[in-house]
Amino acid sequence: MTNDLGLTTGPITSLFTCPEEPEDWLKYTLSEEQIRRFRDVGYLTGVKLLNPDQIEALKNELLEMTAPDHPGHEFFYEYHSNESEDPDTTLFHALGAWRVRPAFHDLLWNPAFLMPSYQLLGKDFRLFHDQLFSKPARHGGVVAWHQDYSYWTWTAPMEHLTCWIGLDDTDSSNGCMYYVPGSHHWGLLEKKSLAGEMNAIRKQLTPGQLEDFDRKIPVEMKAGEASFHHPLLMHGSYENNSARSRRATIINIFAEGVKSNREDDGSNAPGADNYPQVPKGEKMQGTYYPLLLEAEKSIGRIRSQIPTITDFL
Ligand SMILES: O=C(O)CCC(=O)C(=O)O
Repeated sequence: MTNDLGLTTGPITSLFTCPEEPEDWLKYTLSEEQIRRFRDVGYLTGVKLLNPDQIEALKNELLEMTAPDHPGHEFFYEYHSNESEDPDTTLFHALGAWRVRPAFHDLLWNPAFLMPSYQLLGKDFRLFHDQLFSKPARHGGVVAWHQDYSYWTWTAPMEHLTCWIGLDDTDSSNGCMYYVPGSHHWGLLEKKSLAGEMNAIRKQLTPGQLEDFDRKIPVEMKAGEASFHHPLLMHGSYENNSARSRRATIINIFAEGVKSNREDDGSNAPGADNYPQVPKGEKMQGTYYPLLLEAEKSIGRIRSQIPTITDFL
């Protein structure tokens, strides 16, 4: 029997240090140059988020949670031991780990994640959900090219941000993420099957977008580093045919004030039946969409010293 950790707002372990004074947040800030780069290309890579002990704690909990009968399994919003549509590959994908294990719960209050997120969104924000993606060595499956917001139109307006955190060193040999720089300016495209045909989205791209597409870049990072991306940024990841695993966790957030756009019958939110539901038109909030950062409370007196994306729009 495991308790629902989602009932607790704020850290429950001492794995991450919570700043006490506004000034304690300064060491986690992004530079103006990093924020401008995110604005222009739609992503930022190589932000250090975890130390070796934190990586180890998360990897151990991830291992426990990959056994489908683990205690707490019932709290996951989605759980796919293998989501891959290719019978020769495996892609473990699950959403909701923060309610199941303490290190994943407390990761949400990691200041090294909170501060850059605040700067790149420019607003107070809440947790939408987290995700686990694990590609085993030698037969890890793909995540097809997609834009995150194509799965999230049951929430609006689009004021979302994704933080991807590697638990292994990642490069193109073990199925790292790829980004298409500037694709966040393309507008919203149709949703494709997440673990289906890698290039399905290409069929609906214009010649100009296809040219951009060919400038895709691999996001090669060390374990414990994170990348942040815009909700319309085109991204995906290829197979892991290497001898190393490729494990990652993702935190998806939205700005305070985002509302539910979910039809009562769930018709515009396929696969999202187990997510905590908020009636259409009402603010996304409540125990399971906790407010992760309130700038006035955390950094009040030094707020004007901290650049955010709103300074550069
Ligand atoms: O980890 C992956 O390969 C895919 C992650 C992803 O789609 C995301 O972070 O939005």
